[in-house]
Amino acid sequence: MNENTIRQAIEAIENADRIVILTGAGVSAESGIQTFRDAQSGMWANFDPMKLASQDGFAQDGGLVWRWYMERLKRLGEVQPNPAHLAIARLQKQKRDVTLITQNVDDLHERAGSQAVLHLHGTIARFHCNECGTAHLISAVEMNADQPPVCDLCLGRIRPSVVWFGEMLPQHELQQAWQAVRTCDLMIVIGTSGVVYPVAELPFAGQRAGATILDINPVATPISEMANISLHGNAGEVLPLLVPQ
Ligand code: BJW
Ligand code: ZN
Repeated sequence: MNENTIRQAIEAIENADRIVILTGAGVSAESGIQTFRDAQSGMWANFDPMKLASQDGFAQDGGLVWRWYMERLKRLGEVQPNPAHLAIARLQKQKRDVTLITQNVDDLHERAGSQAVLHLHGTIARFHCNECGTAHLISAVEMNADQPPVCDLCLGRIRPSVVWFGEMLPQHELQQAWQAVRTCDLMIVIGTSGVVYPVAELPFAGQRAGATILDINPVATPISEMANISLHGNAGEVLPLLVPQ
């Protein structure tokens, strides 16, 4: 990451009328939230998040999946938005047309002051029945239980309202995301490995439609390879340089 590339990125933001920001787990890493594909640590080190985040995982061991999500939900209550979330919220205030799309199930963008966040992989703090789809609220006792709560309407098991592999993304949000991507002139992609579809397709669609793609990630990814501007660094260090206070 050299000064010229930073200057190029600042100019791209200044000159853009319509901006789309797409975030992945990396934007929350500096808040202390583990990403999916980086090595897991602590009590979950021996479990593959990709298997836990699936209907198969829930069918095989619903208690394990429930405890995994509840640990993550509790952890979220202990952490704060980092300078990357805050810089994104600032940019939304400074520029007229900024659409924020996230794959993250946390609420750190909202807590940093961002509004109208398109959560394409759902929200960890909401719940519904895995069988009948009815929305449910969760008590503190249920949160600390070993097994998922049971739906009082159909006796199905309750789960967090997140999108697992093989499941459809929320269609209304996805349509809004596609519409914004097709009409933006700058797309800023932050902290995603770019391997989970259909979201991984969005930067390519944006570029085909004529947008400049700016990627921020400490490591190379399929998106940093295709990006017009690639900044190799931590989001919490890079973004405050692009959107100063
Ligand atoms: C930093 C940093 C710092 C670190 N600063 N950066 C087309 C082709 C092939 C496969 C498919 C396809 N279409 C569909 C599929 C199947 C599947 C898929 O994509 N599979 C691939 C893995 C091969 N997709 C689906 O199943 C999706 N549904 C779907 O397509 O429905 C239609 C359909 C249905 C039925 C049949 C067929 C089609 C659903 C995908 C749902 C993904 N769900 C998860 C879990 C959510 C719940 C939870 O939180 O537990 O979403 S999986 C997980 O991956 C999570 C994330 O949102 C998602 C993306 O991960 P992300 O954000 O990129 O994180 P990481 O960890 O991968 O990367 C972090 C990055 O940050 C790294 O690059 C670091 O370097 C970087 N980083 N520190 C900046 N400080
Ligand atoms: Zn039910």
